Amino acid sequence: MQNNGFIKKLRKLAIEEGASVSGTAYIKDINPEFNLPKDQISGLDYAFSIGVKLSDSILDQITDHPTKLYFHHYRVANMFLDRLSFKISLCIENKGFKALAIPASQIIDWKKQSSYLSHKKIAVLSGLGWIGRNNLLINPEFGARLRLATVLTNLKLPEAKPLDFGCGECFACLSACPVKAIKEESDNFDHMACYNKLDEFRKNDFVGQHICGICVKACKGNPVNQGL
Ligand code: B12
Ligand code: SF4
Ligand code: SF4
Repeated sequence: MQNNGFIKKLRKLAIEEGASVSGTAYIKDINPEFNLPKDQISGLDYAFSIGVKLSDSILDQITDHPTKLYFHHYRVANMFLDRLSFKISLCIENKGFKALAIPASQIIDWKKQSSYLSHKKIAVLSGLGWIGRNNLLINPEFGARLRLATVLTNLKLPEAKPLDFGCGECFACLSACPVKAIKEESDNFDHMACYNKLDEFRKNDFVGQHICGICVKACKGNPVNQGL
């Protein structure tokens, strides 16, 4: 593959700058799902996916509602990811290619509660993990304790193989969820029950934002998948 050395350099940069994981994917097949003007993403057929691990000390303080410390951490992690994806996009542009950094967490359609694209789906295609029973991207090493971001580009990047892993016999997050939104079959995740609980958290003014953190804390990955 052309630009092999440059791509290696980009991945090294991501990790040196503090990303916990990075991966690449061919995403042309899913770009009709993106909430971005078609002419602006024409040719941006590859994605660079990054994830940063959240702090165990902060997550471990969460019991039955999000804490103010978690809220701050959530914002810092988003800012960190946005700065890093900006840096990666600049490196790609400096090399003469196009790059578009997608914000870690910006809702653009409030009715549909959606953003430009799904970081989780791109992370799955980039081989970073699978969609778990808790509806989150689960990485074998870090579980759900990862926040994600994406850079779209026309630089031809290697196509990763999605991981052949899953939750298996782990059900740790099911009993943790206060509204039982998480089911045995990940397809049956109850989005409305989860959203209503996050709305309650927001209104009760624990943090003033739709966040929770309980099923993020509950999932440390699946030890079976790590060969432990
Ligand atoms: C809006 C939003 C919300 C909304 C509702 C989201 C929704 N529509 O479902 C609310 C406020 C409720 C919410 C809640 C939470 N969120 Co939120 N949210 C977002 C945001 C900003 C946009 C999501 C979006 O556009 N969804 C649209 C739908 C269509 O996409 P999707 O939900 O990602 O679903 C796709 C995948 O699941 C995929 N998929 C499902 N199964 C499979 C299987 C395979 C094989 C493949 C390939 C794909 C696939 O297909 C779906 C459709 O395309 C994203 C950031 C982003 N841009 O991705 C963060 C994001 C999804 N949220 C995140 C988190 C952590 C949370 C919370 C834990 C809150 C918190 N921080 O404490 C809860 C978790 C609830 C849960 N268990 O799912 C993280 C997830 C990280 C991870 N490890 O997975 C994200 C990625 C933010 C980030 N930068 O890391 N969120
Ligand atoms: S974010 Fe909270 S309410 Fe939603 S599924 Fe996870 S634990 Fe349940
Ligand atoms: S806690 Fe277990 S069941 Fe839940 S998402 Fe993580 S690995 Fe899957």
